[in-house]
Amino acid sequence: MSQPTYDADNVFAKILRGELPAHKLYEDEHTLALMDIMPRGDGHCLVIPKKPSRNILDVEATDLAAVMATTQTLAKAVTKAFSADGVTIQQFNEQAGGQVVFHLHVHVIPRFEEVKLRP
Ligand code: DGP
Repeated sequence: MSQPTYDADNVFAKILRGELPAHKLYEDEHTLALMDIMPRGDGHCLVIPKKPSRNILDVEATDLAAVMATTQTLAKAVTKAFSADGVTIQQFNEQAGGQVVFHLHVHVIPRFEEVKLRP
């Protein structure tokens, strides 16, 4: 499969440019963490790189490392804040892989014993 190019019209690019609102949780030089607008569970949030990257198939390793470091920070923070029993980390790539928004993002979803995620 040849990797499609980055489309700067996606919603996360617009949030990064300040063209759309977002509930921001954390920000540093390379990454932004924000609440998911369609949460599948309480505390569902996302981590994105600031550099344009379509998904894991085209992101530079240093940007991916920054995203994963922020993902760990967020995972610890939301697990504590929500007194969760665990945390699910999810990441989708291309339409066939379940990706809907084509700017790399990692889902961080607090989990609770016997509570299923919403679809
Ligand atoms: P996916 O590409 O399958 O990982 O799903 C995209 C996720 O992005 C989905 O959980 C909903 C979320 N989302 C879509 N549009 C927006 C938006 O405008 N703002 C925020 N914060 N999240 C969004």
